[in-house]
Amino acid sequence: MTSALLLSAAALALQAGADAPAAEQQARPAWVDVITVTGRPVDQAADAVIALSAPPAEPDAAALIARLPGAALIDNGALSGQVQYRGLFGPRVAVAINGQRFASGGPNLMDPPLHYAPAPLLDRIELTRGPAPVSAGPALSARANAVLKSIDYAPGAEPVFSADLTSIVRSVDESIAVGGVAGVATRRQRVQVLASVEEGGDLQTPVATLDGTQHERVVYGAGYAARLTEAVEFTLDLRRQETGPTGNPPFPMDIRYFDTNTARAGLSFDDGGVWRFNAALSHARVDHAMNNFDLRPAPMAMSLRETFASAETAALEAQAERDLAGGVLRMGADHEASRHDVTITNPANAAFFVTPAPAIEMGRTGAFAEWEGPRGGFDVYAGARIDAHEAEAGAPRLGAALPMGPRMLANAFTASDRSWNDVTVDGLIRVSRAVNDQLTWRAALSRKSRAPGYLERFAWLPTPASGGLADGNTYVGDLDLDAEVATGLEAGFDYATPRAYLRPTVHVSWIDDYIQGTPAEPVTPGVADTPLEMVSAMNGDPTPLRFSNVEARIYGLDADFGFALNVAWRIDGVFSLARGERTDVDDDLYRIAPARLRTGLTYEASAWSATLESLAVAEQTRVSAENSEAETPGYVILNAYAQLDLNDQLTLSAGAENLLDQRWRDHLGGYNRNSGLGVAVGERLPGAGAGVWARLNARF
Ligand SMILES: [Cu+2]
Repeated sequence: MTSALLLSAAALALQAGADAPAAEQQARPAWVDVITVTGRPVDQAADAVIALSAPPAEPDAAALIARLPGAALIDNGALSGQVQYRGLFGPRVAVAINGQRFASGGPNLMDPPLHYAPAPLLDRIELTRGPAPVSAGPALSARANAVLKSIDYAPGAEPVFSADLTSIVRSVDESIAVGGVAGVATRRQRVQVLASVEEGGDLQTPVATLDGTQHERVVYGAGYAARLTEAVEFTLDLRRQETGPTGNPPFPMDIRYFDTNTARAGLSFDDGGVWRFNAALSHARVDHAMNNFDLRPAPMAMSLRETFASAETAALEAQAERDLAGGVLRMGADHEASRHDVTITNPANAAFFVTPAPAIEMGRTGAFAEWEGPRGGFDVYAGARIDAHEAEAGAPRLGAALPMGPRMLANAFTASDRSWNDVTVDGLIRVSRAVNDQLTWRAALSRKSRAPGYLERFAWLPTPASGGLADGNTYVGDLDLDAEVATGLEAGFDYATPRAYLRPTVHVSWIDDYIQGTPAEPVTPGVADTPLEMVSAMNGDPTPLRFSNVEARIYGLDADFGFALNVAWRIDGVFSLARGERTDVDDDLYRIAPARLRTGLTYEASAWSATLESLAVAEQTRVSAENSEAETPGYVILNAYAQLDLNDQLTLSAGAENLLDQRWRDHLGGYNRNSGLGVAVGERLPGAGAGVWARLNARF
């Protein structure tokens, strides 16, 4: 589709769009933030949640979550976005797809969890406000859950066909995305198929068109659910995702492919008696290849690299729930086992291969209990969990072409104790008190933990693989690493009247044994006098970092707010600020989103709405010296979008992004490592230029 056509669609939509009034804001549950993608209420039966239709902007679902208070996008490529929440990101935020969590296949998290939530299939993303409840598993920070579209049971025995399809076009990366879900249901059974196809070209920015930033993703799957009896429900969901060549300029390589299969079966039991049960069994397998020559200028033959990686996760979880003491008691147990393998090769030399993460096996077994309900004028949540972790690595394999240095490191690793286990304990208490219809106070106290990942523990060869830190350093692991433990405190209030709302939260968290890179050889850093430093120098960084336990503190303030100017006009806004500091040395934490304020001015009619939005981002001068992090200037970008309900089945949205074609560089965007990109290597990556987009959603 041409830009002119898109523009006329945008103009058309600007005159016409629909949304829920700001007053419904107060009906949002106190501890979960929800953005809906298509503008439908999340809970139609209760009609309790604001139908907020977000502009799709980037193909990555992590960009959508970044619209919520406290959240930000770590942009490592068009389909490699991680969620940052209050300064924590990567595996520190618990992200699930339809409730299923599984290990990423890429050692640099080229496939973070939301890689598996393509826009045409996405119904909504839920994000807890503050730390995840203990039932969500161990997590240092919040829980995000991407809920994909699905077909509901029908009211009667007669089979009913339904479908929900979305297509999106965007000019700035010449991308198109089409997909949806369709199925047949009765009162007892439902069967559905889902599919989506996405393809995009090089991203246009005011600085340059970024060569090699294309993306390609296909997903297909099927689901079945049956109410076997009045009390028992069975569900089965299968999906396959094939990601094609996709650019990752902040990494030394780009995605060649991800082939990922996920399966999840669930069983629930509720006969109206005292206890309700549910259980789920899930499996995921990811196969991945990335290289440094398909989407960027190929280096000399001896430096050609292609890395193959795979991950497999199996998980079993079971929960029992009952009413107790005026509230709900939930108890559960879960077990998760994952396997990782990474092999670096040189396609021009069969004798060159090495396994920097050899035959890794990780296991976790946990149990939890939580109670939620009213107590003495307060709404209370209290939960605790305990997890036993184990991890083990195999012995590295090296091809004949590998030189002496890596062999020495591999021998030392093989001779060491490569198994580890530990126990972590998490707890969370939240209380809230409604003072009146308009004002609710809330506070939370948490102790949350995270066991180290496989690279943090077992990376024996200094490589840039770091779970997506993209700071240009090479990293090695530490076999003796301890789990991170965060002690958090937060307080805030939710104020809402029919005319206005304001929901601020202040938070602080002290993190013991926070894991980050520190000089791997601290005695004479920068002097390549150890095998580790010599090998690292050959891999492009003479000063490797080792994942280490340090001490950190994160604190900040975030809020959303809005008010109606009159019946038709309203203003909504989201403000986020977090500071991250080391408390053991004088340094700041790496890759913390700068302070930012998003405000939208919306005109709302019965069938349509239009919004003019500004995003103002402050400079970031609090940077990590340890990670050689560069400062970034602030910027303001303007967007406009509109939504029109054509009828009960069709909704058209359209918009223009970066209206003024402003040059901007996201502090979380990483530095360029692709010499053919169009901007200098080492420069912070520029953001998207001016462009238009349109989205059509059809529901039958
Ligand atoms: Cu990769």
